[in-house]
Amino acid sequence: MAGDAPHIYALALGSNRPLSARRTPARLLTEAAMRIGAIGTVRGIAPILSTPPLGPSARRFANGALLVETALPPPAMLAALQKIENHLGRRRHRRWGARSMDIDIILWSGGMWPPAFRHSRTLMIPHAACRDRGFVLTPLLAIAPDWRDPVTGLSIRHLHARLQKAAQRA
Ligand code: A4P
Ligand code: MG
Repeated sequence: MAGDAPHIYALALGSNRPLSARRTPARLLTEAAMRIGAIGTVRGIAPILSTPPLGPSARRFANGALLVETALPPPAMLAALQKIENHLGRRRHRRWGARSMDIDIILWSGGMWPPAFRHSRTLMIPHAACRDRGFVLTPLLAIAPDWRDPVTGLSIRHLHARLQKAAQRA
């Protein structure tokens, strides 16, 4: 059945709020990966990085990335990931506030979502800010260096090198 065709998703994970002394941001990323394994087959896990916060949050982040194969189409995938965020203590109050779990869909094997350049605030793939963020591109480089961004046509490897060059010039 066409609806069962597997898709591949590249996900970015971030956390900078522990839920307890034991459930640190890095540990919460591992818990998220286990839960994501229940909605699809995990095909790649990037090493977890500790990164300085971009934006107003004071605490450092643990950041990671996963490749997941699943039959879920993008809206159902987003809903499933938001459920996992909620299970892992996510509260949505302030944009860019400290969060125990943020899971963003960066790329999927179907190209752009919604198709044909329509705009959607609910779900845009590729994720709008992914090309400018080292904490997204560095983990992805470890698991999907040759995956091409359908908007620019550039690979993750290329986008990462471009961002590094821009950071050196700044
Ligand atoms: N949404 C639209 N497209 C997508 C997508 N591709 N994936 C919508 C996931 N969600 C998508 O997201 C707000 C809404 O975006 C969702 O309800 C969904 O319908 P959110 O996760 O609820 O809110 P947010 O996380 O505050 O916004 P956003 O844009 O995800 O924030 P960012 O851009 O992820 O930034 N510094 C470091 N070092 N590491 C980090 O991980 N993260 C942020 C958050 C800031 N600074 C950081 C880090
Ligand atoms: Mg998010």
